[in-house]
Amino acid sequence: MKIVTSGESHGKGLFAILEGFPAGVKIDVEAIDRALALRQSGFGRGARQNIEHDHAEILSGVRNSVTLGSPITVTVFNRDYENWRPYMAPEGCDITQRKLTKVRPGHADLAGMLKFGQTDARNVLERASARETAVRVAAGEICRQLLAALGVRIGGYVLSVGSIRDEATYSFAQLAERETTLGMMNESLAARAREEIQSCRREGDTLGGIAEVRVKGLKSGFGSCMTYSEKLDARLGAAVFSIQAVKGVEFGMGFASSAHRGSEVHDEIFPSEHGPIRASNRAGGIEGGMSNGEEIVLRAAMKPIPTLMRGLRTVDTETGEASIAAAERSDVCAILAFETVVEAVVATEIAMVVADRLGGDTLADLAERYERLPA
Ligand code: EPS
Repeated sequence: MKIVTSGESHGKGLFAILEGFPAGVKIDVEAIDRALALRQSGFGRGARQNIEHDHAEILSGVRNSVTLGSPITVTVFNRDYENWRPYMAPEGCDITQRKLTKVRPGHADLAGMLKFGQTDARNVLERASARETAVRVAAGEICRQLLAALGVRIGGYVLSVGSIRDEATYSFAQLAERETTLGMMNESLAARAREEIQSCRREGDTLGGIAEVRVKGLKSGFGSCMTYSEKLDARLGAAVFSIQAVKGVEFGMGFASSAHRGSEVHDEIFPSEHGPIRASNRAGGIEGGMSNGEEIVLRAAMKPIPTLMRGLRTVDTETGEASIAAAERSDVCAILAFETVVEAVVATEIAMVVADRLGGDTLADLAERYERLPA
């Protein structure tokens, strides 16, 4: 199974093609739209989200709400394109307007201009924008629905916003009860986080945070210890790092494990009537690059959004002079959007890992092969 996305933030829309997706999976578009709405929400989101009302349009690969086994094309059209058509149309648009040369530190602007030989960062930022994640959520929800048919579920929550961090631990079942205005589990922490976001908004600054995402019900043996690129943490890590603004990914105890002894980190194994079991999951469900049947637990760190209304020091690439970075319309904090995207990207990668290992042209084939696997 493969996925590719296309589209620019102010172009006609965002597009994803899922190739190799099995036939016979019932697709619930309303569930996809609920995830898209969640991605648009969250305290601290920017004005663009008042323009868009994201909806997944499936253009191929599905008939009467059931997948055909042919490539699925899913699209999230941009309402804002009507305002940008004069500047973004594929043909005959005015490229002298909406030019950006006061490049934003932390964004793709300068590195992208150098790489693609551009004199206008607009030709880079349109693709680099976090708007692209809208269609990754749509594709990820389709993959989530495939995984649900196998009994594999994905959940998550916002663990921290800026320096406000939730140190509690939660069961997978509790994740469904999370506070949604920021995706945190603890309302008093969410209230403090909202205050911090308001303070950033007043000062023209931005904020990031950490999302924790879990995979429950994935059997052992997915990924591989034999080929480093097929290690499950390598594949999930690469997938999550491909999301805009990600600066760190960890599994289980993650970085904290480096400060402890092995006897405090590794999950001892005990005999039981159901075979070997573990009394802890500090490995986060992956050992030796393979799922071990425990919940996969990963955390992703989102850097503060690089578009600051206060502007950071930069260079105007048109003059070579010192300047203050452009203040494109943006968010103050998009941590709930980020958590929604991480869940969708994890669902996509896990679906690809499962399909790659088991094959199967239909859901029935895949489910039958999955059922036969050891726990
Ligand atoms: C976003 C859409 C963008 C930004 C933001 C998130 O829309 P616009 O550029 O028209 O405001 O608001 O993207 C960024 C902050 C960024 O740096 O890429 C979205 O839909 O998530």
